[in-house]
Amino acid sequence: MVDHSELDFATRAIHAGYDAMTEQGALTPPIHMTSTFCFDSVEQGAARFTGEASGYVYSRLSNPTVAILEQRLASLEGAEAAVATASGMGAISSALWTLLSPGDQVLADKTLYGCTFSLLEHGLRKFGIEVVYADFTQLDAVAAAITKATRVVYFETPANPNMRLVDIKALSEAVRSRSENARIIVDNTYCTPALQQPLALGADLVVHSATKYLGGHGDLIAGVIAGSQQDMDDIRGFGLKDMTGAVMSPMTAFLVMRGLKTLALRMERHSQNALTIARFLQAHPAVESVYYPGLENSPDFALAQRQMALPGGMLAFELVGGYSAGARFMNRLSMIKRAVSLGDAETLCQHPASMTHSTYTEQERASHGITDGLVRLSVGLEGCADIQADLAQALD
Ligand code: 7XF
Repeated sequence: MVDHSELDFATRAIHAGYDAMTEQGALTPPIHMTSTFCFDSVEQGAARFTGEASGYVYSRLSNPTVAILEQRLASLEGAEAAVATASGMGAISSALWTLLSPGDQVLADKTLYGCTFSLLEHGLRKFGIEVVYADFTQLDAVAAAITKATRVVYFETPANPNMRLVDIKALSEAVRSRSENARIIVDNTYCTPALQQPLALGADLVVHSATKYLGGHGDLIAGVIAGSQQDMDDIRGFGLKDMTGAVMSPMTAFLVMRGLKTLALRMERHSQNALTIARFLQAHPAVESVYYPGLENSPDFALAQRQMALPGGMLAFELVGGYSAGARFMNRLSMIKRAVSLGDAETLCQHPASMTHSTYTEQERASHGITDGLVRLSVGLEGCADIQADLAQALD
């Protein structure tokens, strides 16, 4: 097979991990819809179970179609290996349940996607894991919160839903100087490896909701974990195989690979449209504030320039008049869809406090920086003038 490691990102998103000549010349990887794999002999089966012989056994462990996607994603994230999962939550829970034991501590940023917060707050705590939050934009606060028990340091950047950025390199250095045991995990869903490479900046693992930009077409639920070969072997062999069973279907792997072929192109257009829309919103008198790291007056602008190739397709804003103004605005949208999820071709608008972040109590939202008036927009791939016109008529 061609060595893809030196090729451009866009090339690897199309070719990495697959040699058509191993599949009768098929240009696109075949979908191996099989639960199990046959053995030549009882001895061969036994050797595959012990790991002495390579080869497929059962699709909860690995599958040829899913394996191509995993190699492709590892290449894109600059990781030794990757594990594909049934959903983003399947990725996060499989990783955390593998890496953590009762008595360990997870240190997490104060702004997290609602179900990730719920997994930590209700899922992990229930099994005796200590969960501590800090404001990850304050490195002193992170350093002060690390103890001997800290095993996982977890954050999103940009954070869902309020777009706060965390400096991955500076944070990784601060964590390393205080702990040899902690794994730094970054949820890279908002950026994808096309815009941000957390492992090159010092993180140990990356997790994704591949439901979003990686799939890119709003037609599947999927997740990914990427990191060292050892961590991926442990997560595949324990967290995924025995604990969550959140395995990706070969059909889904095929669809994610189809999405990846245009990832680099799509992320450029998402970013270009989002910057235009952010500038439009910022200049509109009905808009109180806009959160988008590509705006020159954003407090995160300099960090975004260092850490992100482009500022991405997600933004959030608050209207003058708070929640009631935001609800009126959302109900008047016409072409733009009222829906959760993000990263699709369609522009999607949602209200975090009552939707994606309703797993937080009102008090928790207040202390975690998720205001009731916040509106979130996933800027799609439609003609930018049409997106802007729909926003304008709803605001007016
Ligand atoms: O299990 P999923 O594939 O839905 O992924 C979970 C997930 C993990 N990390 C981030 C940063 C996410 O945004 C998500 C899913 N978020 C959607 C959203 O914020 O709209 C879920 C709709 S409730």
